[in-house]
Amino acid sequence: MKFSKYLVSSALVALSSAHTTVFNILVNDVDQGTGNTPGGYIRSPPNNNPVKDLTSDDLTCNVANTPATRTVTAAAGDKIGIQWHHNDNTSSDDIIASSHLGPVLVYIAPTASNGTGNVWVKLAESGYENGTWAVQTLIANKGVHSFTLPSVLAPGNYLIRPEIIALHEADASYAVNPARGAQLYMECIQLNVTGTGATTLPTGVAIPGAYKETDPGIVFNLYGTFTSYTIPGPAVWDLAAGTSNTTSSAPSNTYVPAVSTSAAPAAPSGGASGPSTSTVYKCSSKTSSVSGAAPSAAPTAATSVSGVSGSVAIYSQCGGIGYTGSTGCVSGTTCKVINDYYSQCLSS
Ligand SMILES: [Cu+2]
Repeated sequence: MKFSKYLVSSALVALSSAHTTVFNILVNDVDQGTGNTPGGYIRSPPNNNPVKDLTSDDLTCNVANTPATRTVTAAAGDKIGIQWHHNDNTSSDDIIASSHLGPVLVYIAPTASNGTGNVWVKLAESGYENGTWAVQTLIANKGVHSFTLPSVLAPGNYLIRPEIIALHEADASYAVNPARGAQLYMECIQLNVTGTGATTLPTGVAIPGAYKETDPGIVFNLYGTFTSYTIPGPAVWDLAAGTSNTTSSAPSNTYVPAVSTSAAPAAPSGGASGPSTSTVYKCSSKTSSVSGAAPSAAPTAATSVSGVSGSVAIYSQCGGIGYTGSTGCVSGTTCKVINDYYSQCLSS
């Protein structure tokens, strides 16, 4: 049976890099229980790796777009909280690596569409405002991103598709360099909307299809100078209540993870220096192993540069707690500490 395989891989997720998935949702602040395990209500992938290919069907609801067992009920107008986690559904979980800055979005489509066609309507989005990224706010909110179901929405079964677009390797597009590119995290939550609304969803966008490798919000240099960020995809539906997660009490640009940094966030119990804890985040492709084997050594660039002091490309990782790869940056760049867990080759 399908689920046994799922359980095995699910159990190993904790050993993978500091990516993220949705574990449960809250309706009017009431936890609806774990939704990403067999018997749950989330079409959840077997691990927390991102999708990077913008043309892949995996972008719709991630790699496992098969109906989940249950459906959560909520009324139009209700507040929905999406609970993201890195490793486990505990308050000490670090949610997502603090390097994974980018926007947080929510889409909706009729369940009957299975996500196929021009069916996706954007309900909420948060990007970069007042020097704060939505992901920083998400971490500060312990992984909960909240939005309001439009009060006019007609009853029915819907797929809610929350999404995080992590930009830490998005200076190059995936199409140009598959070793890099924006990392998209998403899945689909089965929701039965009740109430007296009478408005069906307008025509939406196709996913895949809504994002292009040329979108300024997909190829974006997080380490350059910028004052704004353009969230990719369509505008938020004008009848949607919009986001409720932008906050004036957000942490500053120099955000420090809420969790103690005395232990590597990604570390399973058993020490912070063993091979299974070897990286807090080495974000490459979703083909990376989750079995606990050390990820391949250095996230070096796809092309090596000759006659330079090192081989680690600009914007690639060159150090940090648990990092075991090369620390030599290519000529013209220097390994600079971004935080305890991540040093990066930047222009010297
Ligand atoms: Cu990641």
